[in-house]
Amino acid sequence: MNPAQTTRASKFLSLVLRHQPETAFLTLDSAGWTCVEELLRGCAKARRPITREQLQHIVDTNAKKRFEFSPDGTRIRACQGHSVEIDLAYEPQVPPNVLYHGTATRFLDSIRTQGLLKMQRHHVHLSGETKMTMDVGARHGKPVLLTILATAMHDAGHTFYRSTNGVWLVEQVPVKFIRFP
Ligand code: HQG
Repeated sequence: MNPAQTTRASKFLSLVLRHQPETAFLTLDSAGWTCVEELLRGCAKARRPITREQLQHIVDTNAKKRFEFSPDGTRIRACQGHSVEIDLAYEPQVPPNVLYHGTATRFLDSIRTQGLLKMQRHHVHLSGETKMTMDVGARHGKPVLLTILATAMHDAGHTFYRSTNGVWLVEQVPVKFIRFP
């Protein structure tokens, strides 16, 4: 697979494992897992064939580690980013002092009044580092970095989860915990 084919296959996996498992004739269990063999068969049936080796390559090299195998290697899931109703069963975690959220300047007025909302996703996504976070914001327009007072928010009773690929997840971020640039 060349890099472009790998990206295309990875996007198809995101679609199947996060949003529309039926596209590859699959169902996900309550924690988002599906059987690797069934996934390979389903992808072939959906005319997006992929080998076990290619799948392994995508899981290993995906820049954001979007997918993970179960410890025995028989099942696979997306680590976060779902729109289908599942419970990833992450344990609550104590966040670092501050976290970051990348967004676009055009959303700022709304965020200043409503805080950060999860929109179409299951959680608001926060990050411990700034570079990737600016890239996330740039997907929506002129990027801007918001600083989230995570410890203060945690102390106020908000629950933080951390996905296997290091994304911090919260239900929402009230305005008072956001520092605007
Ligand atoms: C914004 C990608 C107006 C929010 C990335 C964001 C990330 C508001 C957009 C992951 C708002 C939602 C998540 C409010 C939030 N008013 N706009 N009150 N509250 N927003 O794509 O964080 O490629 O759902 O700032 O790398 O951009 O999927 O979330 O701009 O990790 O693996 O509404 O998606 O990862 O956009 O991205 P998204 P996001 P993957």
